[in-house]
Amino acid sequence: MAPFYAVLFAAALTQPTAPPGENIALGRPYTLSPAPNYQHCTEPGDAVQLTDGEYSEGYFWTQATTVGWTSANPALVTIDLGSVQPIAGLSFNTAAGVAGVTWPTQIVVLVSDDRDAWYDAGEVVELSRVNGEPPAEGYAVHRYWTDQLHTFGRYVAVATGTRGAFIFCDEIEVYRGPDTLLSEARPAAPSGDLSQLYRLRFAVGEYRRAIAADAEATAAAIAADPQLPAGLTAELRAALAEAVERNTPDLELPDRPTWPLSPAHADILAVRGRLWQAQSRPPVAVWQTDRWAKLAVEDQPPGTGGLTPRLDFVLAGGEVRAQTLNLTNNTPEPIEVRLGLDGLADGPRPAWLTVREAYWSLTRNHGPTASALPDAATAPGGWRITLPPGMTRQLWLSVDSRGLDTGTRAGTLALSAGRQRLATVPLSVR
Ligand SMILES: [Ca+2]
Repeated sequence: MAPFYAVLFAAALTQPTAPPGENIALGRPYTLSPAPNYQHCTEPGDAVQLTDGEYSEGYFWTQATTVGWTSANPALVTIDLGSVQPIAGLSFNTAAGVAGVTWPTQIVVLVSDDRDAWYDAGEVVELSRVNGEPPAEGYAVHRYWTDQLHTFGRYVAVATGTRGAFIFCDEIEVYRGPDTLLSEARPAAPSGDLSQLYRLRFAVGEYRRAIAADAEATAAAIAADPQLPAGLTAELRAALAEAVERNTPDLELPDRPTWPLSPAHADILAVRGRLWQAQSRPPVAVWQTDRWAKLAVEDQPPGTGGLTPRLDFVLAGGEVRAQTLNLTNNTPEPIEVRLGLDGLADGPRPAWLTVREAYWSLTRNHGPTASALPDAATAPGGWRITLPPGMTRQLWLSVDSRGLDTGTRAGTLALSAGRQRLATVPLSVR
């Protein structure tokens, strides 16, 4: 086999420099779900081209030798290895980068001995990172590959997900591993429902990716601050690395799909809180943007030119109007903030005012979005909210004029943490 691989892997970039093992998918039958449907490469040969050992030449998605899907998410290829085999790796050759064709977000591998009980075996986009990533921009052919699978099975299902509309592939290789893999432990609970299992895997992968993005942004923020004492920089980096290490690929969805998503994620955000604290920011920044302006988890008030927070509600009869405030926790600890109105005859928590917290949650195409809006908890003298460290949370305050008589009300919204007054925000309703 060696000469074959030598030629194959010399032929293109981003390939394994040495074959991780014999390609036991070569020439094996497979099924496709859904059926390929990209008009410029779909033809009867799709039934064998993914395991024929041939790689497309020329512009990837117009070649008959390529298999392509439009609007398949995921594209599922299930290869029959013929018998239970030890599996050490897999490669998936694809192209993207122009014409609205984006790189796969996940290539989930599942194995089965009987095509009934399926087991999670790994996710190749993530595992392939150490072998190089596709270019950030421009057309390229890229081979995702790993030799880090530790599994076995007769059937190998490869579920490829994308945020875009297209998925292309011209060859999948499965690498045989040592026979010792045949006695590898498998996840305790197999899934009899293949699609349920890969959908769980995709969801978990999206959460892990979001957590990793917060870690990367935090690492970049640490690196971008030359004023930090060297000892603190090292300490923050070590704490971050430790938390990232715990961002493990367990097949578990978070209890609550909002920031922070996991204990490891909370620790990553706490590192960011420590960084912000070291940058002499106030423990809690209370600030305001246009309420429809896009806000990010890590946003801070602008240094200059920011709004001075105030809450002015101008309502017609029978109307509800909302204003927002942003609260940023610049410490490594959660902070309980209390809110209440001062100077109004209606008391500190009038029925016409509702306070809601915008929770960051994950959306499929747009990353973290402040969308869940639960009512803030009430407390004596107003409301209370808990700000997780190292992030910004938006509050939505809405006034319902149906409980109001005409005329103008004016007072202030007081925000405090413990005995410390954080901000006093003018509030008027008319
Ligand atoms: Ca092929």
